[in-house]
Amino acid sequence: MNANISILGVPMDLGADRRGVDMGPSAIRCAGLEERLRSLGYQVRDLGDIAVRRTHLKSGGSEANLKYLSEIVRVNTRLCSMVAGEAAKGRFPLVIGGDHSIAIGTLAGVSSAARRTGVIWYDAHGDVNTAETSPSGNIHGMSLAASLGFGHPALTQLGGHAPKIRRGDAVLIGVRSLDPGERIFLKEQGVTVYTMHDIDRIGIAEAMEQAIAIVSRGTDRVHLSLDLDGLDPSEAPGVGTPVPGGVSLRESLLAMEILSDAGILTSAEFVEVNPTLDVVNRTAKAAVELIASLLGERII
Ligand code: B3U
Ligand code: MN
Ligand code: MN
Repeated sequence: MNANISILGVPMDLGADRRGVDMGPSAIRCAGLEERLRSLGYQVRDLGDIAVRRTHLKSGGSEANLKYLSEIVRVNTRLCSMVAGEAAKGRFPLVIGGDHSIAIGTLAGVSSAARRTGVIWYDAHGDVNTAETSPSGNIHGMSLAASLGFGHPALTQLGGHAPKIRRGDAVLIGVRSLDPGERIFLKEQGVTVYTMHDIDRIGIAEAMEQAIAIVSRGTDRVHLSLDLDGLDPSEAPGVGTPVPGGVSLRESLLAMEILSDAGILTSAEFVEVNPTLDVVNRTAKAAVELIASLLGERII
């Protein structure tokens, strides 16, 4: 694993329905992220937070069903260039959110200098809506679709290249809530999905091994985009759209260890921690535990 980590906070909540996820980066830092990474021997630089403007411009005429599009594009464009800059310096970008709309900027950044980027999308949801299929107009439910080249051009073309990810280089893990249009999209595009049904049947270890084989084949970068709502809400209650029946913290720690052992990961992001819905910072603490396992912490 790369010895140099750059932490980037994105206090974004405009892509989600529930306010408060903008405090996620702060909560994850409070849970001891930087010290934990230092104790693992990493050289860590915390680049602070990207400024997000409070805006009342929910939509703009032709941008119907894309809430806060212009500010989300502005912040993600900034995130894209910062992530690309850190990656170009040979550092490992670790992005902390914020709602999942920030994956658009992160993936734009890491893929900008890559030949091919693989992504593991760990989430209760598919995040493959477009303005046409979204029941909410919330852009955090559209970020994987945008990265695969589907949706509004301001999102798909962000950073100047599209798509960021080929449909065969993305794998979803932990899925248990899809909108009708998302189900059609995933089937039509042939994206590999490990639902909770699959995880219960084959186990998280096998699901991760298979996912790793898919995202690393032919790619030169691999990104983990982990939405804390992928975990079961009993262990990660501080999320805006909890869905029962999720991956346990124990299984998720194993998933991170397996991904770490594969030695393929070049960037990661942890999103959707909402401290206003949390129980004594439990979800941010879970995020830090997952990050430590992902970056090599072991019991012995
Ligand atoms: N699929 C729904 C709900 C949702 C997506 N991502 C989250 N919630 N966190 C939507 O609004 O697109
Ligand atoms: Mn998500
Ligand atoms: Mn989700």
